[in-house]
Amino acid sequence: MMNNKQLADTFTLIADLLEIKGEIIYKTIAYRKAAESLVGLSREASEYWKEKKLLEIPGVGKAIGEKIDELLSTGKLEFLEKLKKEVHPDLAAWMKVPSLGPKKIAMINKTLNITTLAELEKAAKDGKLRNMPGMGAKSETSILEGLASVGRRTGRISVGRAYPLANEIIATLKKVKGVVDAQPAGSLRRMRSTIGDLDILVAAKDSAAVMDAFVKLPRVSRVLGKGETKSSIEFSDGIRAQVWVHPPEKFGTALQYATGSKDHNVQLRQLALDKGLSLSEHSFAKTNGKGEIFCATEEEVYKTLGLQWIPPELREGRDEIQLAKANKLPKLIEVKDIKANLHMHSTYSDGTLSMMDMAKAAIKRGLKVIVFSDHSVSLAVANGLSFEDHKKQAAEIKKIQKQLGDEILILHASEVEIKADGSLDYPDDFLASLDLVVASLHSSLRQPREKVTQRLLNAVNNPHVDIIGHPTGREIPDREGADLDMELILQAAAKSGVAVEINASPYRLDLDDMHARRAKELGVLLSINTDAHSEADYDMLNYGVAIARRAGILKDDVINTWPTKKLVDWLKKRG
Ligand code: DGT
Ligand code: CA
Ligand code: ZN
Repeated sequence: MMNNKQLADTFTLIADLLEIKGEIIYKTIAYRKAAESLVGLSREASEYWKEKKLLEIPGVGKAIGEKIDELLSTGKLEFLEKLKKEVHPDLAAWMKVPSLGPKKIAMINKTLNITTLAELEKAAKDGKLRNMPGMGAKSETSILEGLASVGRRTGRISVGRAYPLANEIIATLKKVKGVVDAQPAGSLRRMRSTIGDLDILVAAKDSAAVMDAFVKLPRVSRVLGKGETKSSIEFSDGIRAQVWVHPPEKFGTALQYATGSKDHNVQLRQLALDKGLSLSEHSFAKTNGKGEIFCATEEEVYKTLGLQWIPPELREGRDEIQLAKANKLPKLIEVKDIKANLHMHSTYSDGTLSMMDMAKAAIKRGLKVIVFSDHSVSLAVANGLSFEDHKKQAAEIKKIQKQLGDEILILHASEVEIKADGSLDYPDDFLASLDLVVASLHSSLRQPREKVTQRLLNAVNNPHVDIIGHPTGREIPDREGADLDMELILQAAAKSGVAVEINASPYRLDLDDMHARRAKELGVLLSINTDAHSEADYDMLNYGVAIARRAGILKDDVINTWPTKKLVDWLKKRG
């Protein structure tokens, strides 16, 4: 028997599909009202139905009442089944994308014959929407941003939450008898900033013991499926995970398949077919029926297709296969290339460790340069620094520097607020006296696009600002960033020479990979920083580097990799 939520979803679906079909809005209003009323109802509609009192439910008239009756007695609705044949039901999900209305949805669907959000995302990324009536390159960007925000609302989690959980699962599975290897796959291995579900690949001859251990993991609330090669579970917090088990001699094809992305796999399979091979998670089968090729490693999979091995972060079905074919894959930046942390905090503002302890922890991690960029005066919630505090901080930095010698260079900086009126929190002459200035937004993020974009442009064009910190202010998964014209900002940054941050905190990852890719195209300098408030935060660097790798960024594009002298000279020149 359908519950209120299911009934409401059905009526919302009807309204969405009718609008996409081109029906005038007032014809859909009754369905939306009924849906709203049903979710707010304190009793189940089925109880009203049993008492033959459906019409007592607010917002339910004769027509809707008959539909509820049909749904509750048959579990189906003839009207909806017919409607679904006219408008593909997958299109309803598009209505949740903020920048898309029913007319545009219908137009894109008709022109490109696509129905899923994934196809829409791909079309926007490939520039296939910009030439349609009423659309442009900007619409593609806003659709992609809209898709990202839909993702946030549909229960995707930060990669920073998914990874530690996956590592725990992997550690447990590795202890199971007969397990040769276990690795993350799916979006996790591709290091997307948000993860839908966790995919884990295990190499073992026999899968039964692995599957048993998997469904018995702590905090599993539901087993969604348990099979010989694949099982799925849900944890009590709603996070889902699936494990795939393959024998070691097939681990290469299996890992490649499970890593995805779907788009990448589709292209790879086509390439295989062109070579007379049918690629599956098990093997390459010769299409003439004369044998099979097994790959124990991914390198062998790509080599069989005449390709360089492609780093997982690039496997999104963009241009990576073309590049690999031409032996032109970029040599992506790596964590070990990062020598400087140019945005971090101490107990002077809201950090948890003293400057000395932060410095020692940095030395332990091989860093050559750190800056203390504690918050500026108006950010009272984070204990922003007065001029007096800065004087004390400068003196203490001098002292620490002396004690630590040339093991590490410590710079005096500030993360200065870009205030609601667009001005910076300290006057220019003070900014000029600091070694480095990070300018960031923390407040009034919801200003109109033009206003908040202009605030950022002011900072980009201030010659004393060296780095724009976490540019959009987004927080994963809950807070959308400011509504910025990022194209304008990145173009201005390319001109002014300011560096733009990829904040490595897995709850920010800001810039995201899409904007970081654009920044690189425009020749903008980038800066990857952990924004560390504690020692553990230093170890979030890999998430920021992953975003850069997904954006095709190289070592030299990122100022944190530069030799100390080059970095110091750059800072001096900027003033
Ligand atoms: P997610 O979980 O939404 O963050 O994204 P993914 O990429 O982890 O996708 P998921 O979990 O649906 O599937 C895991 C991997 O399995 C995916 O990256 C590639 C592979 N895969 C799933 N479905 C298909 C398919 O229909 N065709 C191909 N070629 N591969 C698929
Ligand atoms: Ca997944
Ligand atoms: Zn900060």
